[in-house]
Amino acid sequence: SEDGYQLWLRYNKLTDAATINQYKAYTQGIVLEKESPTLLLARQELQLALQGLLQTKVTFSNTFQGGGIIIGTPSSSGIIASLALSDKLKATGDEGFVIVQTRVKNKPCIVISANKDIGVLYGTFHFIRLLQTQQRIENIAITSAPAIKHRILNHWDNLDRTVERGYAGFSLWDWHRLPGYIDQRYIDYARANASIGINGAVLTNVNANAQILTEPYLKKVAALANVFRPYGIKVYLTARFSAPVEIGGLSTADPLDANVKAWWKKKIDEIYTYIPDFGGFTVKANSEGQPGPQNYNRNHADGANMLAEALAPHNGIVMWRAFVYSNEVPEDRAKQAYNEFKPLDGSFAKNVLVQVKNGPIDFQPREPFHPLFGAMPKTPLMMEFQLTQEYLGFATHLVYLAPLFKECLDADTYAKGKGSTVAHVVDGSLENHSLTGIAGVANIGNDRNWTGHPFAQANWYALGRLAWNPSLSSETVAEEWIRATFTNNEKSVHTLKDMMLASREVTVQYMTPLGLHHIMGWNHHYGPGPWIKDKPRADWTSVYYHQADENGIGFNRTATGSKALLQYTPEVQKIYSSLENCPEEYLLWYHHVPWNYKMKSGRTLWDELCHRYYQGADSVRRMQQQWSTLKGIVDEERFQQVSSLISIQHQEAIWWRNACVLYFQTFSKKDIPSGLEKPD
Ligand code: GCW
Repeated sequence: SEDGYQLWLRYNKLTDAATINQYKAYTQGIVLEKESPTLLLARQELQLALQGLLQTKVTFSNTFQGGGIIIGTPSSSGIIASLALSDKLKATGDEGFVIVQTRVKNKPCIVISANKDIGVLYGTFHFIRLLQTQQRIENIAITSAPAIKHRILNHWDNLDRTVERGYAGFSLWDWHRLPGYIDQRYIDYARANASIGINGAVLTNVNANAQILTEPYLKKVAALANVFRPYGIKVYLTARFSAPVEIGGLSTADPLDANVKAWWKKKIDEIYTYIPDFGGFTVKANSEGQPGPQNYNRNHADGANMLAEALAPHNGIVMWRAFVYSNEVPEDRAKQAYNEFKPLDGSFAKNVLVQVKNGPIDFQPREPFHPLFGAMPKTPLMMEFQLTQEYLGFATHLVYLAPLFKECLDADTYAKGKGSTVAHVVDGSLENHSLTGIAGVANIGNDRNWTGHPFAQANWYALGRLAWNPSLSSETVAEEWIRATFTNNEKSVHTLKDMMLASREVTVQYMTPLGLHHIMGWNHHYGPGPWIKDKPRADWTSVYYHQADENGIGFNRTATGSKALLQYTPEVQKIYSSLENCPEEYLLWYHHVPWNYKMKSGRTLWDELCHRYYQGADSVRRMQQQWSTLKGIVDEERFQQVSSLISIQHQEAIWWRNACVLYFQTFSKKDIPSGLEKPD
């Protein structure tokens, strides 16, 4: 069935009669005075939604007859121009919108308006969301504009259609049949992104293949860009730093070499002949073996600026990643990005964003926020979250990630005193940057339901909603998604919300409680592997990160250890530096703690660690029970899928628990606390 394919854009008949009647008062017709590709999409979407949700026929008109919904911009609609909306519209910029209930010719109507067509489309999707979630719409007056300018998905998709760390099938991009064949799926993908405000897609893996920059591929990329354009989505590519050598025939890729500069300039000019609104490049350089400016004794700014200079005349941007580490440097990996990038603050060109992962290691179930946030005031820093659950149970475990995103966004860097949150660094308000961005490493593939796990759709959804408005709560986003995706049944909404909101913490408990990190299976990153050692580099082992020994467990990153904590402001250091005060969620991230250490619960560290692992696994059982109450309320197909997945998750939570507890017991040499069943 199509239930999973439809994502949150299901327009099944609403069930509440009073709500339907209220909505019907405004659905006599849709008025669109002047057409454009984007405005036609808005009208079509609105018609689809109204007809589905209300099971009523909706007509179009280009004049106002009385009643209905008027959509457009002041320049495309005489009616909208005549309404006193200009003050409100002024505040909404190029992408925001205003939705009001008003009267035209003394007849009640709803107006969805914006300065630009894309804002009308965003406003339309927002209005539809209100209907899907059964909000009241009388006297509606909404003004909304995105807090972040570039709201982007990063696809780690290879040209052979495999997806690095992708667990939902193969890549959506059918390079072989492009540009001639346009898969309907590209359109559906664009529509889904537009519905949550995502306005950019980096099509290719950051571990880049230079072939994407050759003419045949650029024509294919242009075909995708043509599909995405009316939905407000720009395409971006990853630039392999050694491309001038690999496909350009040059002997060097040194960013300061005149021939190299000229090659990139010509290449970039060529790209714009195919894609006039091409967005720019994401670059992974000098990280995990990728080529970069350091191969030529240049720094990250030299590399980024060379590309930025060639992109600038076309308004393109560079998103230069700060995910760098090297085993040649005898240094705590958590410190390396800061060490390399902080000294470069102020030396990046105006159209460069430095793209920083949320935490200093690598998308772990829990990490502190990255120390670069707040530390590079002169450089726009872009957030990189990971939607694909590389370290969080792939597309098998139910983990709602908004709480993880929010924990990072709401964290206080104290860079300019209290309230200097990561969100305010990223939205540019802290240092007055207008170039801002949030990227999510996509969890999308060609699986029928896009993301493999039906609940993983919520993470895609959350990325879009939080990039538009980082101050939304995880709960609000979950509730919207649940109502649009599954049901408006109040009791079930409550149950689903509870499951989703608990799920991330539950996963932390059965995988990496108390600040543990990077103890998963080797290379594939699925399942427990705290015993991993003897790998090509120390920072690819688990023993490096947990440092368990007979005395205790944890990584001392304070002043007496690796000093990683000293990369943060004194206020932040103060929170974590003492063993006594450090919040327990981060305890083993920052401290090596004796097994007998007394925890807040009164238990010893060893007992507490065991309790957390057991609690995590037990909570999955609870999730299973909660889901079972959805039988008959959600469609049978998704009911069965999720039931099976949660059973696997439960077994694997027990696997994680047993493996970790038994392994760490070889160091603690203590019994499993009484009351907990013995692992086998
Ligand atoms: O999380 C690690 C992954 C790599 C990935 C890298 C990165 C694309 O294990 O697969 O490479 O991060 O973010 O560059």
